[in-house]
Amino acid sequence: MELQLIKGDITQLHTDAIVNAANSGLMGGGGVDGAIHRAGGPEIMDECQLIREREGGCPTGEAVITTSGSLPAKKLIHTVGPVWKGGHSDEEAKLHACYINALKLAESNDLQSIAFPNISTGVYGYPKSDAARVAINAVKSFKSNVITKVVFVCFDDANHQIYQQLLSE
Ligand code: AR6
Repeated sequence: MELQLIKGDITQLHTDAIVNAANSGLMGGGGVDGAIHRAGGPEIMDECQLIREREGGCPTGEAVITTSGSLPAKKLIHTVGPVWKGGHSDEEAKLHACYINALKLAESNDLQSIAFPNISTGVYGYPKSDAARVAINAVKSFKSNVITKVVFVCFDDANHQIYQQLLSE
């Protein structure tokens, strides 16, 4: 599995799947979630609403898949990162689960390349270095015969520098 790092806007990626850092109500919001819904159009929210009606949303650490609307990626995987509460509320296990569950969903949908944003490191307040370690460890631990490429997409300089450092170790 090839690991790539890029700095930029995840909505522009042509990977088979891109991942959204959503909330458990799948209601849309700011940050990367807002950017994805704006760029992908209303079809995405329509499917989120169906999932909400059927399953009540998406619990923290889990993942669901929808259309990518008008985005260049084939599919959109929504996962819900933990809100940082000081590190004693199982945040690490939940963040790890986000990456694993998104990868599993990509695999079961035969999606070979997937791009992740830095889940939970925006308004959810997860410390960036810690979150990057969890993300990289989770992806490296995932053995797959389907997924050939994982892209870490960093939007801000701080995350990009952290990933550059960690991926070169
Ligand atoms: N492409 C890639 N990464 C981005 C983009 C983009 N276009 N825009 C922002 N980021 P956040 P969270 C980065 O706050 O902390 C939403 O309102 C950003 O620099 O989007 O998981 C949801 O609805 C940061 O590193 O997500 C939830 O309610 C990273 O994306 C809540 O925020 C994550 O920041 C989720 O909070």
